[in-house]
Amino acid sequence: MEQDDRWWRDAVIYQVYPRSFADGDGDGVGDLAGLLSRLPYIASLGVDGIWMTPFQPSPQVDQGYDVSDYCGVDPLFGTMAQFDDLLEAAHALNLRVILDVVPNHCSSEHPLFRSAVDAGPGSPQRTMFHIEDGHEGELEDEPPNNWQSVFGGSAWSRIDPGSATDRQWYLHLFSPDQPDWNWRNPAVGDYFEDVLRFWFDRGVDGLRIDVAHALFKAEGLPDVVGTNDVVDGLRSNPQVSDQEEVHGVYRRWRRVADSYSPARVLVGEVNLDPERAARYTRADEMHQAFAFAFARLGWDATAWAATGTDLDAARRAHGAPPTWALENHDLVRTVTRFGSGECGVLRARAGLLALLGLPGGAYIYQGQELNLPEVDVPVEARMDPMWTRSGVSRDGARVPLPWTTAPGCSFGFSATDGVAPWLPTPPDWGSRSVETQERDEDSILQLVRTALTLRRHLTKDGVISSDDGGDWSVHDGALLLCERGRQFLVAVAMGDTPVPLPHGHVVLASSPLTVEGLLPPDATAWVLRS
Ligand code: TEU
Repeated sequence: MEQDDRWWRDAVIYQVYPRSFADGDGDGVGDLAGLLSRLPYIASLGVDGIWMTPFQPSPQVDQGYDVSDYCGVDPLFGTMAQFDDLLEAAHALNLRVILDVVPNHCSSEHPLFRSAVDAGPGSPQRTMFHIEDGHEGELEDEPPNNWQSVFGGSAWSRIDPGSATDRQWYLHLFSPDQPDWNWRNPAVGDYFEDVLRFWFDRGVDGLRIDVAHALFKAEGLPDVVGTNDVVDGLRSNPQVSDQEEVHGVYRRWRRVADSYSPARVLVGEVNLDPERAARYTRADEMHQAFAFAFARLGWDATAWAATGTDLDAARRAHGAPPTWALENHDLVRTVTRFGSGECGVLRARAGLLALLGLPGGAYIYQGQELNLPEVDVPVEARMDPMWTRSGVSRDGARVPLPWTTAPGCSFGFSATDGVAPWLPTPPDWGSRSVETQERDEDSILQLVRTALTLRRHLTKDGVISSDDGGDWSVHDGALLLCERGRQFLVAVAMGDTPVPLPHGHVVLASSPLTVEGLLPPDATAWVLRS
């Protein structure tokens, strides 16, 4: 592993959703053994590392984002010894390993929440969480305030709905199985510093911080005034989103991360607009914050240029390069989001090639390199708690990966035949599998490999650099350009007709260029200028 503390600035990281990646023990759920066996595949893509979503002990109500033990491995996924082996094997392949930490909430089965429940009203244990008296109503008590849960309904539940003596409520910005920690209690900060050190001491290279902008709630927990619908996560609730005090958490975490050699890295799920999100990446806070404003976009040249320009302005103001992503386990797959039929396929491919050419770090979500579409998971098979509470299902982006053309073992996902995967795989999944795409030199899988090899060479030759900015523009309403440095640009044709490319040499394109100098619709080109 290179000892370079700036490696993250232009790193490409592959997001692994372990339960859907590879099932090593044949129980239908992906696990650490499966991931270990497939690490060489990830390395073959040419990425710099992996981010693993939670595999810690959990009742799995929110697929692991309801953590009951921050410093363990859920037996569903394997053992701590297997994790250590995985870390060693990843490092041997020159892959960094970033884990998810979920500091906004835990599982209602977490021992500290259980002891808060048991200790009763007025106890110090209850101050670890937001546990409050309700308002007295005519028929029954009402919750302490009007906040809504991201997963639907009130963000408050009674600690013990049947009790006449314990009439307190607890806050859960997500499901009732996920009580929010009270970050105004310093003991919570101390607890999480120990969690960070536990994983950093084991050798993990960084942490992705879940719902990073929402840990602190406004003093006194005031009502939301005006519109109180939860639109697109928590951004619409100013009482929980982006409270100034939260920055103190990341300054403390940065000091912890910097005390290791090599320094560990922090990447935040900061679902805010570019200017606000970039404040989390000031020099003494996190290293990266996902560019959510970009991840939310459709196929629209003007919108890409406007957001790209905002992100570049935020970079100039705060110093850290943007961190690009178009997919993750919460978002609709780009093949489906960018259009229907063949045009969605071409656009997702073009979108991924564009992403890998932009200045800054980039994250690829497992299956994005196969151009997997969103799956319409049968209603009875949906597992997402958001589905039952608000009618939105994120399951369609979480279907197990197809490795082979063999339907028996869920297309190579499970080590054994005849096991039902935790989410059903569609019948045509084999045609999109790694095996199929390995044999096709024009597949998106091969395009990703070529792009990442080229990206490395261009960086080594000094053509592109992690210090580059991006100069965004739209031409004729359809050609999007992002010029980085003086020698390199990314061009994306986002209209209905072919568009003339700027002068230069096309070093890679997502579709064949049949007419010289023209970029066909729904295609991306990387252009070198002499
Ligand atoms: O997501 C935070 C979050 O706000 C999302 O729930 C998002 O608003 C939603 O998916 C709508 O697209 C993180 C995790 O990535 C997600 O999987 C968890 O469910 C959530 O936190 C709670 O831990």
